[in-house]
Amino acid sequence: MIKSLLLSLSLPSTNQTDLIEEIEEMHRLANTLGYTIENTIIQNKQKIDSSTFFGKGKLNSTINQCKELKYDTIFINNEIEPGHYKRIQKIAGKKIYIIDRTKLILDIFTKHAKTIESKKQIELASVQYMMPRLIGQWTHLERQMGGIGTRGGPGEKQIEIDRRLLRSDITKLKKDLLQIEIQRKTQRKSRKDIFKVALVGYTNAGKSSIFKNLSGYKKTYIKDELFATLDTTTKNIYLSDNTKVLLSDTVGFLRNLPTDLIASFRSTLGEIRDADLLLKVIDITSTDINGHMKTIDDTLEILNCHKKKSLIVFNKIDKVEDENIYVKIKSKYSNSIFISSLKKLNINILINSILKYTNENLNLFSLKIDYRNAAIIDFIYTLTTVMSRKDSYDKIELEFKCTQETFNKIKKRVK
Ligand SMILES: Nc1nc2c(ncn2[C@@H]2O[C@H](COP(=O)(O)OP(=O)(O)OP(=O)(O)O)[C@@H](O)[C@H]2O)c(=O)[nH]1
Ligand SMILES: [Mg+2]
Repeated sequence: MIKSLLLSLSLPSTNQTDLIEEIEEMHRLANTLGYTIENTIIQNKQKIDSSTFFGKGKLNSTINQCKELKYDTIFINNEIEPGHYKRIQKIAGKKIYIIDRTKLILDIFTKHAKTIESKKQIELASVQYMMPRLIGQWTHLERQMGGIGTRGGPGEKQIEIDRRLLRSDITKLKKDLLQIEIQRKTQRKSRKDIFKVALVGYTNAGKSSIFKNLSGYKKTYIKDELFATLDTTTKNIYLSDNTKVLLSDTVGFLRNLPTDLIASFRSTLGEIRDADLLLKVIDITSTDINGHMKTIDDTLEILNCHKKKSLIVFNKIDKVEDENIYVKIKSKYSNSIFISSLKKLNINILINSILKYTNENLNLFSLKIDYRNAAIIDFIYTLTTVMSRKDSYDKIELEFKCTQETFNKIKKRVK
């Protein structure tokens, strides 16, 4: 682990409990990127310094401390504007990297992106972030990766060249992403009639663990770090012998997730927009359950998905040591489900709760189909849940569950 410092500003309007949560989160984010924060410095100020965000004295003493300790990174808890960032980085010089909250999140996403889609999405968000902050030097990650960083020189002319190159990168990335989104849309269209469930929630709440539990998909990536999942995985699963749904695991949320990042991940997050039911997963051991709930709801609102049907799922109940806390949360959130995906506790309750929603709009239909019309049978098996089948010498009689809309579509095909 690389050692580093953390600097944070506290204003009269700052909520101290939130500040502690944020700082705790910065430690975890830094860990995920391979850093330990050895010292956290909080500056109490009446207002933001218009030039350097922090007071110059505090900034200089922190930079000196960093140099003395031979560290090369200062994390900044707050999100700082490009002008502030440039001035702080200039004071820090070339050997100390300033990484604010947004940049830290972007770097984690860059490190974790696996598919072409997520790589392009994060590249777009990173380039958009970097553009107004160019000061002729590049932070550690770009340096390590080579690439665009290698063409960065110190002069203003070089910065202009870099800006121009970045602008054309943005245009190209947007074009590529649009192409991927079109493909995804076509894919989604073919799944239009199947009931769709999406796992959403704060990062590290256990969404992928639940996904693995329900889908049995062995390759599901589960890890005790923030933003382990960056790509949506969707699987067809049977919740009972008769009920099939599409389940999606998605990228986690975090308070104040950069809006550029959410915008870039539009196509990945499309599975949420498409879902009929959202499972809002909450880590019951979190010290900030209300904050996490709010983050989920705020992010869903940005995605315009806040009105969707949803079910709150508290996960990790095996970790709760104090019975009183458990009882308290249970009485406050009485309509929720309490599970442990690790110890497989109450998974059947979760399944039954989802089933209540899937059955809400479904009716039982039956059709006698002529053998000459056999193609329609495959169609019915794909789009509905078949309850029974009787084969006679010239006909097949199927009983199946689906929505009225799907049934109409099937009937149109039956000649
Ligand atoms: N004790 C306990 N740990 C759990 C449980 N569910 C998940 N975990 C652990 O929590 C960590 C995060 O789990 P994930 O399933 O990767 O969480 P996630 O919500 O998908 O996280 P991101 O993809 O990063 O957003 C892992 O170390 C899991 O083993 C649970 O029920 N109990
Ligand atoms: Mg995950």
